[in-house]
Amino acid sequence: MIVKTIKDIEGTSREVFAHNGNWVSKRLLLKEDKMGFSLHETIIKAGTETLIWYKNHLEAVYCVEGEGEIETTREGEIYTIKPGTMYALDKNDRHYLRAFKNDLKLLCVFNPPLEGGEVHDEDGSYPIK
Ligand code: 9YT
Repeated sequence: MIVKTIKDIEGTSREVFAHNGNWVSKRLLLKEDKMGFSLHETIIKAGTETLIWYKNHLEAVYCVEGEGEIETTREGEIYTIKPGTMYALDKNDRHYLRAFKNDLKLLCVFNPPLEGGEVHDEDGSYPIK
């Protein structure tokens, strides 16, 4: 049994900050936990836009707080994100992620699991400002 709180993650290597300050992610479960997926709580800072492309991972995201949108770069489709919204990048979809007036609090699951060494550009999320 694995039991953790978000406070257990804070200040450890599992708390990862974007270079550009757009997001901070707390990685509750990683590959080494042997669950077959990783589980993250990610805060996307209000007023930011981030270009993300997870080429090697499938990701599902559930919004707990805040409002924003995603825009796919291929089709230009825009989807509103608010508490209760889930989106799944089932085609490794390259997209912009935007947070509006308040921080977005997102729960994210990755298959295959992140190993924990992936930070910033290496994890497929490319800052554009
Ligand atoms: C919203 C989103 O894609 N979050 C992913 C997790 C975060 N970028 C991380 O842990 O690296």
